[in-house]
Amino acid sequence: MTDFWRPAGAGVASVLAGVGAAELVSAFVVQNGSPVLTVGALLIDLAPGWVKEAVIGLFGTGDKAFLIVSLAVVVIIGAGLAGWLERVRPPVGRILIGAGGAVGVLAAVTRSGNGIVDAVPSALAALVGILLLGWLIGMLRDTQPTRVAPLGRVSRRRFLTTSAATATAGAVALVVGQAVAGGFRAASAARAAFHLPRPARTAPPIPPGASFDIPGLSPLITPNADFYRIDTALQIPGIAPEDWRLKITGMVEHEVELTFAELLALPLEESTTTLTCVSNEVGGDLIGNATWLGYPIRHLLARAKPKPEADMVLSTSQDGWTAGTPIEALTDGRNAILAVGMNGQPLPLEHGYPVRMVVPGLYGYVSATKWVVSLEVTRFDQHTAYWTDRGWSERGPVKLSSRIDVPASGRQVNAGTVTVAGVAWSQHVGVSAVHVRVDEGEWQEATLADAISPDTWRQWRYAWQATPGTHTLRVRATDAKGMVQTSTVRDVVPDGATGLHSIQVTVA
Ligand SMILES: Nc1nc2c(c(=O)[nH]1)N[C@H]1C(S)=C(S)[C@@H](COP(=O)(O)O)O[C@H]1N2
Ligand SMILES: [Mo]
Repeated sequence: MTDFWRPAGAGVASVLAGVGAAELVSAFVVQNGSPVLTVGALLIDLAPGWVKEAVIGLFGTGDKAFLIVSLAVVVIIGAGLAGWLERVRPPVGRILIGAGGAVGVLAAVTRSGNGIVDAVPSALAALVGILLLGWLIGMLRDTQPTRVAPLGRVSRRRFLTTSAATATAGAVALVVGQAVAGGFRAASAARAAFHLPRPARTAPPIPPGASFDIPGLSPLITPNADFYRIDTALQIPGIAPEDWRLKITGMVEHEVELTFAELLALPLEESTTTLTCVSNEVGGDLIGNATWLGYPIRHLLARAKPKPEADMVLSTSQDGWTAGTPIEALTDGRNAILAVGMNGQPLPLEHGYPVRMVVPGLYGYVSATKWVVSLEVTRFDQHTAYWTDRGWSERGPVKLSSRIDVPASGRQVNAGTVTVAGVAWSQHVGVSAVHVRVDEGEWQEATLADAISPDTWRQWRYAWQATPGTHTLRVRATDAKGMVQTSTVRDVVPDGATGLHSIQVTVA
């Protein structure tokens, strides 16, 4: 037992570094509970009722702290044991660490709503722990006095400093990971406890004919969990709602400041708007349709009284991202809102909780600022925004477009009547017709589902009499002003892709 403490210390240092790395990764990448907290949650779920009651009886509201401290003690003892076992019976120590990681992986994937990525931090913790332990114990083995003595001394010191450095790096990573993820986790908890206020004006009812029941066709309203996500945020900003403020500044007569409570007390309105990304390729899926709850930005701007020479509003998110929106799009009466709700739920954190902008008719990069904290009234010739500084157009009106959802491209179908269906959009203008073309045939008119409003996409369907062979299907939309979607192929840079979506189908 003379050589117990050094290998045990190496075990603790290795596991600390592994857990630290995992906390850091979970803070930046996975953004769900930390691996340690996830194991804690699993233990809470598995503990028999009487244990939970006993713990709550003993520690009251300190029960969670008790759980975490106990867990830490167990992990430290286990890590020390793993270090010692690795010294006397390799590779038992490394196997023990692997087993600990497996518990973490199990805890992560069995949490409801979690996926396989949530297991990454625990797997990483085990991997880092195993590698470091193998390395440190290997170093210790080389310090054996049976070997050349002077060298043993030198490498013993090296072992101690390396172990200490490993433990320190782990502790720093752990603290940084906790600090970074802390805001996110707090915001997540605040969101879970938040109930949306009732709308003062509900969205116009969705006409029953607005939605076709066709398997594979995009649902008229995109569920929040399926809504595309685009942003530059490595770490989703965690904003405590009580700390949220919106400041309206710049070329205004009165600066305006609004708290979250003040925003919620205003008469909120529901509106259904389809949001699209400028990076959406022809046929792409960076588009979604939701019913938003929010407050019209024009009323807030009216309070601030913009100067007549202003032509742009530069919105900034809590993490510094910016968008430049033409002021007329925010004041011309369209449903340009500060949204707090998405499909009856508080905004999901990744979609901008607690407050984002939604502006019908403009691509997201010039309008849909998530985690928005300031609106500066200004001019296009005085300010540029995040993506305009990177080669994208200053103005970003959504382009008329359409997509074939069914049949899926490359699919084999049976000859006879085949339902072809998809969506078409031209936000804030509206879609008036959709045509489908089979190979080099005539353009055939598709049947349009009813429109919710010009601000949303429209479903369409076409009954195709399919004949055996391989065919190309194309779709083309016409907007409410009579403009026909162009077939000219253009890339997404600088202001959105054009061209017609086509698919290949084999008919048997
Ligand atoms: N703060 C912030 N807001 C942002 C962005 C961003 O990078 N940061 N990206 C914008 C872009 S390019 C788009 S297309 C939409 C996407 O919104 P969604 O992720 O809710 O679908 O958000 C916009 N708002
Ligand atoms: Mo975007």
